[in-house]
This record gives sequence, C-alpha cells and structure tokens, in this order.
Amino acid sequence: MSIYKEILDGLDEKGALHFTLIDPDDIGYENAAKFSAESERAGTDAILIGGTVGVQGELLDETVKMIKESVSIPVILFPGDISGISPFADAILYLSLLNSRNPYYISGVQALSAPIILRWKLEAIPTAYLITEPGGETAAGWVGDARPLPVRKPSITYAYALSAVTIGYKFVYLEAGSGAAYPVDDRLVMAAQKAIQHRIPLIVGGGIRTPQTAVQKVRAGADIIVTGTVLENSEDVFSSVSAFASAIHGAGKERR
Ligand code: 1GP
Repeated sequence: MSIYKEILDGLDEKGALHFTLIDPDDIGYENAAKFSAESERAGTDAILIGGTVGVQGELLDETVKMIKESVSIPVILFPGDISGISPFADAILYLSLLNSRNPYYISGVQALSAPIILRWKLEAIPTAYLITEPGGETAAGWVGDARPLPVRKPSITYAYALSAVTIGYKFVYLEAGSGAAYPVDDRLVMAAQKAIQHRIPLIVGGGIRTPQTAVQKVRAGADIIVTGTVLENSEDVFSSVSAFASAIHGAGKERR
C-alpha cells in the first residue's frame, strides 16, 4: 500500500491527523530516533523529517535509517532543498512552493531531483506548498522567496488552493513557517478548504504551540496538523505529542 493511501485511510478512520516534524539540526541527529519513537508511542500519525538541513548526505541517511528502525508509522521527507533527500525514507513531500518569486522552488528543484527520486523508487507525493503570513519572516519564507498569502485577502488563498486541486496536487500545505510568531489564520484555512472540498488533504503547520490552537485549525478545515518547534522545546516529548495527537484526533472524530 502506498504511503499516500495509508494517510488517506488514516484520515477516513480518525477524521484528522497529527504529524511530528523532526529537524535533526535542531534536536541533534543522535536524538532523532528516540524522539520519533516517543512520538509514535504518544499517538502521532507520521514523522516528517525536514528543516534547513545542515544534516544531509550520509548523516541524513543514517538519521533516516535510525528513525525507520525505531518506528512503524510513515517516515516522510519534508526537504528544504535538494540536499534534504534520502533513499531510506518511505516517501517524500514533493513540494512546489507555488507562491515563490523564484521558479527554482516552483519547478526547478523538482526537475533536478526527479531522476534520483525515480532511481531510488521513493514515493513522491506532489504537494502544493503555500506560505501564508507571517511566513515571510521565517526561514522557509525567506529562503523560498515567498510572497506570503495575506490574511486580509482570503480569496487569494482560495484561488491558490483551487489551482492546486485543478492541477492535480495530492496535498495542499498551508505553512506559516517553522517557529512563526502566529499560525495560519483560520480565515485562510477556511478559504483553502472551501476550494478543496475535501478532495485532497489540507495540511496546516507553523507556529502552532498548543493543542487548543491545533483543534481550532481542524475546526476551520485542516485535515493534518504539523508541529515541530513546540515539541522540540518540550521537556517531555511523550506528554506533549500525546496532548496534540489526542486533541487533534478528538476534533477529527467530531467532524466525521
Ligand atoms: C514547519 O509547519 C512546520 O514547516 C511546523 O512548524 O516548527 O512552528 O511547529 P513549527
């Protein structure tokens, strides 16, 4: 079964999912496997590996292998650039930053990485990646040269999300940026879901620091919530992931 199908089945079953983002740069690659295992035990639905990748090449491969050995949930690459890929993951979010000013992040990096992804037989999940306000001030927005989607004009987010479904992307990912001062605004989540109409999953992440905020985003229309920074900063990864996962699954159940 493909990882994408596994995620769709998970959504059918639970209504909403929680993904744990691991940046091996931030938590130390030697801690990544333990962090992932704790997260799985606490109920998270998948591990995303990404970040601004100081960890790449052999070190990234070893990190991914260690994570794979310690969990049975999907391990999915969420690369910041071409260097963030490894043959040992289950799948890769094949990101196109549609609202970038730089074509490299829309289609260039995809072209450069396509041959190796094919050679590795890595499952690539085409993902429309959209950076919203306040993402311009985060690494993803700055590096990706994004024109962040404005909160005051949800119709622009609506149009981008609609184009993503029309083109045939398999995920829409609304991103405020890792460590953002505040998360994606509910109005933008609603606008995106209004366009998507549950035809593909809507991922929302960046700046989500409490389970209550995660629930709010699910109620606004998010299918999958990604948290990274708040878990990295937590003293007790298990309790923290557990609070997010159960709140998100609870909110998912409400709307099934
Ligand atoms: C970033 O959406 C993710 O790409 C998660 O963001 O680190 O702010 O949780 P945080």
